[in-house]
Amino acid sequence: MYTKEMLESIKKVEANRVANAELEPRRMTAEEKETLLKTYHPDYKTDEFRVLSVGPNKGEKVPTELAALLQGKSRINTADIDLSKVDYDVDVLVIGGGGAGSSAAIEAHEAGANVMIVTKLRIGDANTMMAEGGIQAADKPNDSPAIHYLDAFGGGHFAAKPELLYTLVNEAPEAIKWLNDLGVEFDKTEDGTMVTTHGGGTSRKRMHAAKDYSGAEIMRTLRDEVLNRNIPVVDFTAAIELILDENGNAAGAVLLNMETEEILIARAKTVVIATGGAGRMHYQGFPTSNHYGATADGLVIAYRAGAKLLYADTLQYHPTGAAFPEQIFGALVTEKVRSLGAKLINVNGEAFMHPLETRDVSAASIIRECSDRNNGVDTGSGKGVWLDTPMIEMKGGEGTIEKRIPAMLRMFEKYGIDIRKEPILVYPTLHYQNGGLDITKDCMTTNIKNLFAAGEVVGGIHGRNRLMGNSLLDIIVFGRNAGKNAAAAAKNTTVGNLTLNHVDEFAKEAEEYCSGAVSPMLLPDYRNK
Ligand code: MEZ
Repeated sequence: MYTKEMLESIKKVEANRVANAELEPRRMTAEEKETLLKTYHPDYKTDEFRVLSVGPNKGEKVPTELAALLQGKSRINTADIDLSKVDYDVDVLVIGGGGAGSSAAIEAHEAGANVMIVTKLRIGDANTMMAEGGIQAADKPNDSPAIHYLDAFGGGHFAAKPELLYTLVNEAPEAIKWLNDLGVEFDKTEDGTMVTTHGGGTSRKRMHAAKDYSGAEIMRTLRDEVLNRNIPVVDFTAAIELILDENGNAAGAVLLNMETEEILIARAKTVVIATGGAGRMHYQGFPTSNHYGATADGLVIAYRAGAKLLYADTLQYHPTGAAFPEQIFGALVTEKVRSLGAKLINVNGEAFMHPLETRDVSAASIIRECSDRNNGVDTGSGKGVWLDTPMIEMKGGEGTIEKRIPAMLRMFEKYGIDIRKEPILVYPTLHYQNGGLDITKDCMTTNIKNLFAAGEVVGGIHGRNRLMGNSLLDIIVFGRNAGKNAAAAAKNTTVGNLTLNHVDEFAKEAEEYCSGAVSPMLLPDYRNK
């Protein structure tokens, strides 16, 4: 399966393995990082962005593909929609069935609200399910939320909204306890102590994991909890526009049954948007580690209703997407592989960087190695660098890979690659949107009352770059808070007359800039690709 060039390069990797394993590549200086990012990170490619001409972020740049959707055409003709015929009438409407949406629904239910989840696929079809390496929380004696804060604030280029990051790190230990009590099977030692590891940019070992199925295990537990509580879940049903009331407050959503194409109306006292990320937008042609439904829908419908975005111009490219074989191109190779000791090695067998730099720096460094430095390995469909997985067992002993990262072992085993014996090829993959809806610390959007948001659809928690394991954490912390606060707000809310005027007003303003793209996208279209 390997080409001659790959086999020759593997020989060099093997010849240097012992020396590379012992080597501690130096960390880059702040100046080196800045130059690297500006030259190689995709966020800095100015011609890949477009300035918005309409809406609350008018004058700001976003990825070209996102601009087309934000200024796109609605899926509905408002004149055809009868808002007096309400199909679902609830206190709290949660849009999205991933980790944040499920956590919100559980807490809203706990608070006594009549809550319903709508999701365009099935509950659990979400990026939460795809997260592998772990969830951060400072709950060990040598750690503290303050240290967690400093790591994340620096890693995010000091751009995080302080009050959001403060909430994230301070409520992290309780989030882990909540998940543990619900039944998440975290990795523990025999005496019950949680096993924790480093991630890129962490100064303490605070990554709690369930092998390398952490997100799947968390999602399994949350889904069980939603179903056990009999919280209604309307699946295969997408929210395609938000409904406001005459006072401009969020008051429900226009829904599309993805199977029958029937249009349905949900009225709600409060709405929680938890629609997740945008990897399936394939910004700049990158492959993605994201689930099939990650198409920025929440950003589009909220923007059209008037919600403000924060940092929508910054994306996360996970340094280690699978670059070979082609069948798994872009699939996530968890950062935990590097936490456990594997190093990044170029075509000549050289360890070219510290394996646990922050993600933006690591991705840019790999891109540089594969471009200007010409030290990448030809994969047949592009370039990649080696991630020398056999180093893990040199460091941790035989059986470490099977025990700690069995999903990785299996993913490559299917293609005849034994990661215990052979290195694997990786290249950055589109993984996470750092930006999203601007929220207050109570999870309400900053400019639409009764519209709450949680999870990847939110911007500003992590600043301009997120550390590993802080996303599984934010979906729990902010998902729960959004659910509690939406339930509380619903108690004091009387919904006024429903309206979709904002959809028409936005369309009028956007007319001359509209690319013709119909949005939200809902599902990626791979035909003819
Ligand atoms: O936080 C993440 O994105 C994560 C845990 C990914 C990973 O590398 O496993």
